[in-house]
Order: sequence, then structure tokens, then C-alpha cells
Amino acid sequence: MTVYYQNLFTQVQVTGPVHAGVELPPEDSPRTGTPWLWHLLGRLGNAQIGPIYLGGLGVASLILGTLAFNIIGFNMLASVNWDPIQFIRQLFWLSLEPPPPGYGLSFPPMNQGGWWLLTGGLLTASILLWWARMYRRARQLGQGTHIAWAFAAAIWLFLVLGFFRPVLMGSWGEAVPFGIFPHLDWTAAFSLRYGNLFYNPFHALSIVFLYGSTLLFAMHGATILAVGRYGGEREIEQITDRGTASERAALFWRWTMGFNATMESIHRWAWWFAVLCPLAGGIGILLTGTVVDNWYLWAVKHNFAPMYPTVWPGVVDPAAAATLLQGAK
Ligand code: 07D
Ligand code: 07D
Repeated sequence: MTVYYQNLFTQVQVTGPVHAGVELPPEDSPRTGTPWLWHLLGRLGNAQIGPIYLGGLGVASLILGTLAFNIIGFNMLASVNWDPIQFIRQLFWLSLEPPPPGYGLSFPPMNQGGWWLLTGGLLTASILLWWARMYRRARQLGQGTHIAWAFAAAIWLFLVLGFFRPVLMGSWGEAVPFGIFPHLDWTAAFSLRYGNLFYNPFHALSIVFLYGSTLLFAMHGATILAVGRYGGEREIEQITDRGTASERAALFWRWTMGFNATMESIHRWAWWFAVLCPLAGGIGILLTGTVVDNWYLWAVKHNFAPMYPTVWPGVVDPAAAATLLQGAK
């Protein structure tokens, strides 16, 4: 028997006349660009490119985002004495750092974190404007605002890392630097400083939802592909009908694990898993250094982690030692 649609790479590319899409309300900006077809992109998604809706929010967001991106770039270039070769060579290591702790929440001199603070403001404004654009475009199309709220969950973690937590800690110096490897160093240092983030239950929860998201995405993507030859990807007419690809897909899971999602519920699962990852994570970061100073000791106290066994000549946890020293002073 010839089985079509059964491997991971076969696909159909449907092309038709290009179209601008539904009419927009009169107060909206016109869409930009004459639509055209691009075969290669059609292999990844829809072959039609444009028209794009720019609008005031989109333009403002792009301007502020570009400004932030360029300020970061020029600060990095300045840090290698304006040498373009070194800029390229060291790009991944270069950084625009937040101010040193001494400046607290004041506005520091430009070369002492002032550029960082300005960039953070511009980037935040750009991201919030992009959020508003997503919200408004969804409303204007008459659809739900789920995408904007999922994006808001990511923005929550972003703001906790660079704004809410530094404000609670009383110093911009607590925030993340702009740079590829420097932001990884910050992440590792943060974990070490606060006694190993693995013992932060919200970090654990965040990981559950991160891993869970990939598992759900794999299950859902695979299920739909597997019933592609019965039209599984045409979800709309599949939701309620009997004898459809959808019913077959449901049966597969009911037979293999006794329980199945529905065409609707699987997307709710996906949305919640994705959203809860940065939502839980943001709570965990906000608590760190503000409420809990050492997650390992916190976990020991709550019988969640064992204390290190005392072995001769007696090992003292460095974090505990620091606390003891402070007490002795
Ligand atoms: C695939 C969608 C496309 C988006 C991309 C990212 C920029 C940055 C700007 C040099 C999945 C575009 C990147 C615009 C360039 C300058 C100034 C999304 C997809 C391709 N991180 N992080 C990366 C950001 C934090 C961590 C990569 C941003 C926290 C670890 C990229 C933020 C902590 C690792 C990146 C942010 C943390 C990374 C790939 C903001 C804890 C990696 C991202 C605004 C959460 C991985 C070298 C990706 C890597 C990586 C961007 C925050 C940890 C540069 C914009 C502070 C452990 N991070 N990150 O694909 O390879 O996301 O790093 O909060 O291993 Mg990060
Ligand atoms: C960063 C949301 C903000 C992004 C926005 C996007 C632009 C670009 C341009 C498109 C990602 C803005 C976009 C500006 C536009 C273009 C071109 C989302 C972000 C708004 N950890 N860890 C997490 C694991 C360890 C640490 C979360 C695993 C160590 C810190 C995640 C491991 C130490 C923080 C996670 C591991 C450590 C985290 C992130 C394993 C380091 C965080 C979730 C197996 C030594 C963050 C509570 C997310 C968090 C976080 C996974 C280990 C440190 C689940 C799997 C122990 C400091 N870690 N981690 O969605 O929330 O991020 O923690 O070892 O802050 Mg971790």
C-alpha cells in the first residue's frame, strides 16, 4: 500500500491568487507592500509575503528597538577602541553593563551604566509598544487576545529580571547586562550567589513547563502530521465531526495512554504550559535576594534537601560560613 504524507518532509505547497486579507476598520492604517509569492518560504509556511500592517505602534516600536540595538552596538564598539575587526572577533564576549552597585537606583554617568539604563528604557518601551500592537491587531481582526497575553508572560520575566527585582533590591546593578556571553555569565553568577537556583521550587516549576512544552509540542505536531493523509491539519472541520482524522488521532492516544485531548483542549494545554514557564520563573527570580537569600539553605530548612554530611575534618558550607562570619562581626 502506498502511504502518502507519512514521512516528516513531504508536504504540499498550495498557491493561489495573492490577496490582502479582510477589510480593516476605517481608523486603521493602510497595509504596506504589494503581496508576492516566495516558493522557498512557502516550504516553511505560507508562500505569500505581505502586505504588512505597520501602523503607529509598530513604527514607534521598531524605531525604539533599533535605537536600543544600535546603542548597544556602539557601546560594544567603543569598548574595543572602535576597532571593527576586534568588534567582530570579540562580539559574543562584549557587553553593555548595568551600573556598579554604588549608584543604587540613581541615574549614573553615561559610561558608568547610564547607557545601559537608557537602553533598558528604550528596549522596554519598544517591547511594550509591540505588545500593544499585537493586542490591537488581534482586536481589529475580531479574534481573541491570547497571543498578546502569552507574550505578556514573557515580558513579565523580562521585567522581573531587569526592572522589578532591581527596584526591590534598590540597585540597577542587580540587572542583566546586554551581551551574548555576559548574560550567560550573569545567569550562572546569579545561581551561585543565591545558593544554587536548582533548589528554587519556582525554577523547578519553570523547567517543568519548559520541558512539558517541548513534549506537548512534539506530541501535537506528530499527531497532526500522522493523520495528515486524512486531512488532520484542516482542524476547523475536524473538531466535531465523526470519522475524521481528528477522531482517529484521539483514538490513537486513548488506546496508547487511555486518555486523549480534544482539538480544542490540546491548544489550551499548549498555551498554559508555554505561559506558565516564564510566569513561574518570574516569581522565582522576584523572590531571590528579596525574600530568600540562599535557596540551598532554604531547601534544607524545609526538608527539601539534605544537609551535607559532616565528614572529618568537617566541611563548612561556604554560604553558611559567610553568614557565620557576618554574625561574628
Ligand atoms: C528561537 C525566537 C527568536 C529569538 C532569538 C533571540 C537578541 C539578542 C542582542 C547582542 C528562543 C534574538 C536575540 C535580539 C541580540 C544583543 C545585545 C527564541 C527564539 C533568536 N536572553 N539565554 C540566548 C535573550 C535571559 C540563557 C540566545 C533575550 C535571562 C541561556 C539569545 C533575553 C536568562 C542561553 C538570547 C534573554 C537567560 C540563552 C538564544 C531577554 C535566564 C543559551 C535565545 C530580553 C532566562 C542561549 C549564547 C533563543 C545561547 C541563550 C536572548 C534573557 C539564559 C542571544 C533577548 C537573563 C542559558 N538568549 N537569558 O533562541 O545560545 O530563544 O546564548 O530577556 O544557551 Mg538568553
Ligand atoms: C528570557 C523572557 C523574556 C524575553 C522577552 C523577549 C527581544 C528580541 C528580536 C525577534 C526565556 C524579548 C525579545 C528583545 C527581539 C528579535 C530578532 C524567556 C525570557 C520578553 N535552568 N535559570 C530559567 C533551566 C540553571 C537561571 C528558565 C534548565 C543553573 C536564572 C528555564 C537547567 C543556573 C534564570 C530554565 C537550568 C540557572 C533561570 C527560563 C538545567 C545557571 C532565570 C524560562 C537542566 C548555572 C530564569 C526562575 C524562560 C527563570 C531561568 C531552565 C539550570 C540560572 C525554565 C533546563 C542552575 C538566573 N532556567 N539555571 O522562558 O525564570 O526563559 O528562573 O541545568 O532568570 Mg535555569
